[in-house]
Amino acid sequence: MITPKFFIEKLQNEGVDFFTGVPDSLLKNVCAYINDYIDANHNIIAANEGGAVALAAGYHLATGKVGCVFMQNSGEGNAVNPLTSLTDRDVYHIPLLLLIGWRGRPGVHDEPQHVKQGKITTDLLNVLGVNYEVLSKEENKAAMQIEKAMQTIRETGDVFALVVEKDTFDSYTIQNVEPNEYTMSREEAIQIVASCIPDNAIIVSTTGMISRELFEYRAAKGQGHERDFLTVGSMGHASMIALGIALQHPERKVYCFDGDGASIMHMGNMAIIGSRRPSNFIHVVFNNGAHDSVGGQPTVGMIIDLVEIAHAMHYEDAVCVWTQKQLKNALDNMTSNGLQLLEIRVKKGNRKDLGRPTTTPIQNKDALMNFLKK
Ligand SMILES: Cc1ncc(C[n+]2csc(CCOP(=O)(O)OP(=O)(O)O)c2C)c(N)n1
Repeated sequence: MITPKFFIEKLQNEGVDFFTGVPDSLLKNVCAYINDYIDANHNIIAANEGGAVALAAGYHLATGKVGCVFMQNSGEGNAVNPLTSLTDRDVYHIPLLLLIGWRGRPGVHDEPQHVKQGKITTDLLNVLGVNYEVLSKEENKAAMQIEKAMQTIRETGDVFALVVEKDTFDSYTIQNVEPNEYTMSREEAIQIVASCIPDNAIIVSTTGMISRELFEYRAAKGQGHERDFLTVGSMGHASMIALGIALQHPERKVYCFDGDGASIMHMGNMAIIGSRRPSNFIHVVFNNGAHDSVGGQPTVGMIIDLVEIAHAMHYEDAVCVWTQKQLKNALDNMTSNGLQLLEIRVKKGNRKDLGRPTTTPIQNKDALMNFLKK
């Protein structure tokens, strides 16, 4: 395995001193090292991977240097547009080094949302004309690959990608993170909200632990899963799925269980939701200020004001709560109609023995569609 220290220092020796991206579980240890050792002006977690590519492009324009953009392969989709219309040699020809975590690599078991992206990860790079190497797990070979990548970038001015398999980086525990001041866990908050909603209501939950905790809540209660759409992939899009359902089913309440990282990733969705103002839509954001599901790297969730944002986006009502009592009161007051945002500030972390959905995405979809017909 490669130690994150070795990897980052090797990149620095090759002149790479700017890091941006969206964290990934396979890159967790290297993201943690960047968080701890790279100063804040050279280490920026972006809202989404496309934004990260653009930020590193801006860094190049300003300095002539090559930035490193880290992402899970799920983020390749978000990055395609700036890779084709900004950095590509047919347009502005801006060099970058991509570091891509390869979830769902064929032959390695992974969750359903990673299967398709895993199959096309390197093909997509080929289509984009991005040179790549699958990073070796041995430090001396990895060092040679980094040298080759940087030499290619210097010679061609093109984007180059290092693709990272599972278990490439040695462990490193993030040190430099502020624990937030909140005491309620996300799982407790999910349980409280799920237990207070009408029987015919729908929940569209976001990717990561939120959907897993909701699934386990239903299982523990002996309830079916037909009322919940567990958006296992498509980070940041749960609220638009919920809008699509809410507009066609005004007789039902539709709840979106969002994360701070996910809602920030595609925050423009809130503007569209606010413009339609569906009176049956309740947007619940479980805000822990972190990309908790992939290692707890910070988001800007605690330094923005989601309640003000929701008001500005024409939500009818918006509240922020952080105790169980406040949460229960807020839910009691939500019986009235109107587009609402409920921000719940929660502590970081999850139960170690948390399971994963045992139903397939297609079973989930079919059950929900049948439930909506009733
Ligand atoms: C496009 C995309 N980029 C990155 C990921 C990897 N990823 C999965 S969950 C997650 C963090 C989600 O954070 P948040 O929405 O705040 O929820 P939390 O895990 O903190 O509950 C990330 C970055 C992904 N699934 N898709």
